[in-house]
Amino acid sequence: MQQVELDQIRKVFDQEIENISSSGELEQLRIKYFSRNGIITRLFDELKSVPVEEKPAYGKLLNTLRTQATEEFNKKKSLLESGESNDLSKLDLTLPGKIFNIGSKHILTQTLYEIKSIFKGLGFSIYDGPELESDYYNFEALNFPADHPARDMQDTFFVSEKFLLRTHTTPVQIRIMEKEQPPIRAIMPGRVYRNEAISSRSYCMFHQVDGIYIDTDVSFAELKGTLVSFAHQFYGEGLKYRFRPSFFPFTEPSAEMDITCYICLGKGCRVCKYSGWLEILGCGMVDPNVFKNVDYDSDKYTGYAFGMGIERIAMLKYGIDDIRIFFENDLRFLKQF
Ligand code: 2NM
Repeated sequence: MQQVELDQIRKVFDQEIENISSSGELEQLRIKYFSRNGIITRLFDELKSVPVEEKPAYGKLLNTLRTQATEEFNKKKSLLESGESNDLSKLDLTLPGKIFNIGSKHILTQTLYEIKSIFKGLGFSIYDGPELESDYYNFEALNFPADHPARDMQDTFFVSEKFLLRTHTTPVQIRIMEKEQPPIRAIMPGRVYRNEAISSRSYCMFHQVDGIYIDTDVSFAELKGTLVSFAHQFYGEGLKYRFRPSFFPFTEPSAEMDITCYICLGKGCRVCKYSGWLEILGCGMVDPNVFKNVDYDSDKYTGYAFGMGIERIAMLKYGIDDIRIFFENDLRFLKQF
């Protein structure tokens, strides 16, 4: 073979590679020139029959041809690959997508939504108020005597002598009663703070929902009817309940509502301290002293009120045994809801 012939092969190769527009065609070209029986491979095989004195020069020409052709081939290959990845028609839209971890509502938020929705259905409006409260709204207006233990630094986070982090959402009721005249039917959810030893049952911050209904002739029977309806909607129709006498400074009479222990169904177990009952909320008829503080005529108006801890309500519903787990943001816990 002569150099002219090698030049001719090179020219055809250049033309062919120039016209290639897909990796399929490029593969055909690779087979034609570089495979076991390819044109360039065969030229090397024929080197054996070249006269000895011509071998070095001819071998050099062949090497140059193969190196340059391989370079061109590789250039074309990467050109096609980068072009094809941008070609939308080559995208496989049936491939499963990437799975992204998206957030979800915290179990306390879900519980609060459910509580709100039940009380909305019973005709209650929803209010909120400040977390930083004055001693007046948190205690004084709610008929707490000056020496009440809750007023102790041990139980309440005081910010100054007069201001504190609210220990319940009940002070919001006073703010509403100051602004509006009965009838009032409202619930107030929010964060509250207690300066207590932290344990599986109590945390320094938790959430509460407080509710009131004030009108002429509101009775204790209506209080029971409303709270039983709430408990049945939240925990299930079949549940048994009871009201026990209790004491709060701002209600008279006062009561606590229990439901059948969901673990032992009333037989008695560790969770219900072998009583068969679980306390879910506190309630009562608004004390006339509270009405006096907001200039309501207690001969004309009566009202009921109640308060519940959202963590407690959720712990009882889902069988959670440590309050601290709500605030640890452990995904193994959060993802269960
Ligand atoms: C509770 C239990 C019993 C309550 C009282 C009032 C107000 F402002 F009307 F006096 N609001 N909420 C109340 C009554 C709260 O929480 C355990």
